[in-house]
Amino acid sequence: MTTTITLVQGDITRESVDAIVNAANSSLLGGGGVDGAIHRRGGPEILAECRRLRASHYGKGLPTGKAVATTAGNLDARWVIHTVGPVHTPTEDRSDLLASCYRESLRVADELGARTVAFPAVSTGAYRWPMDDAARIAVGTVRHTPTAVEEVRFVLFDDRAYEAFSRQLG
Ligand code: AR6
Repeated sequence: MTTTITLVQGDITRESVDAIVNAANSSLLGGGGVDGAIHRRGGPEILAECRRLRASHYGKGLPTGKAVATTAGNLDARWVIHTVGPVHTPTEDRSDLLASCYRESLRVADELGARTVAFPAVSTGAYRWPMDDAARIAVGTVRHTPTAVEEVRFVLFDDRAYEAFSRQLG
């Protein structure tokens, strides 16, 4: 089975897919950026399930590079897959943790049976990962991860992100 990679410019909360990936933080309790947008549009069911995860399996929070699914609430999707990207720092190479976000999200998607998955550019906002490098890691990891997901759709918020991902696909 081959996975098709597609690019869209826009707001990920407007996408219709089986699973929407959230660039969350370890608390799973919300934040700004994509995370804020997903909880706003998805409604309180998502946060309620995140709180239950914190009360059960993830008492210390979701570790960086891991992924976990919840309901998608009012979004046009069946699931939200929350993943925690690494904060970028010039003093330590955390690339494998960023790659892990994509691998782990696809693994969770496979467990769920999701066939279409939308990803934001994880870590490129508040976590300051340089866009070109983030795009290289995102596209390279998806290309090299065996999965039954048929379409991986990168949903890029602005021109700069869209162009960086286009260059990697080109
Ligand atoms: N749809 C698609 N992409 C978006 C959207 C949207 N609605 N909104 C922002 N982006 P960020 P991070 C882009 O900061 O860097 C949160 O507070 C944005 O332009 O959302 O992984 C969490 O709770 C950027 O390119 O995530 C964490 O604390 C990309 O999404 C922290 O931020 C990622 O930006 C995670 O930081």
